[in-house]
Amino acid sequence: MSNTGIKGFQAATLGLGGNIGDPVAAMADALRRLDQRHDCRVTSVSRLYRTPPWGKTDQADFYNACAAVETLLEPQELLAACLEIERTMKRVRVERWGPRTIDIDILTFADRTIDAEHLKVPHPRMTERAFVLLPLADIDPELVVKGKSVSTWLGLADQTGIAVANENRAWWRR
Ligand code: A4P
Ligand code: MG
Repeated sequence: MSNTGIKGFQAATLGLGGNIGDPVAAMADALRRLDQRHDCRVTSVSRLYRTPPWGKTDQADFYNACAAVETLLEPQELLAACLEIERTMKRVRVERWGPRTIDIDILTFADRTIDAEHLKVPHPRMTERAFVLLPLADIDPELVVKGKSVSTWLGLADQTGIAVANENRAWWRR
């Protein structure tokens, strides 16, 4: 990093998921919207996965994917940008862990740990969820989160029922 005091791009990872409407179109749209910002670029996207619902299980299967971004935004600003995209896509926010058109979680941000009221990084539940770890391992299996690599966490997670829905990693591009 330079010594001018001007901050450069920082690396973050995002988890995307949805299970109502057309979640794949919504996730692709969200990634393109992020990539179009001057202060955020999408550098890598995982394969697309179809995953059984975690938590509240009496709902439709989800689609999940992860993305790596480089951003000039601070973590809170990146969260605001993601929430704005969610809102724009008319997410129906009714019940916790319930159906949603699109959910964007910040999984990691550089090597930072954040414990603010509205932002916890690394995402508190990511290391136990194969629907996060499988796509994240496509992008960066050696990334260390809470003391273990993503591939190590993945080996400890239950992958039952998860299937690759699209192995073309350009699935989100037009
Ligand atoms: N927030 C705090 N930390 C973060 C972070 N790292 N990234 C706050 C994003 N947001 C963060 O989010 C509520 C608030 O969390 C945000 O406004 C932000 O200030 P929310 O998305 O409304 O809450 P939620 O998603 O209903 O709850 P929660 O616990 O965040 O749910 P998750 O963890 O997002 O899980 N099953 C499958 N197979 N695939 C899925 O994608 N997703 C969920 C939701 C449940 N089951 C699933 C899936
Ligand atoms: Mg969430």
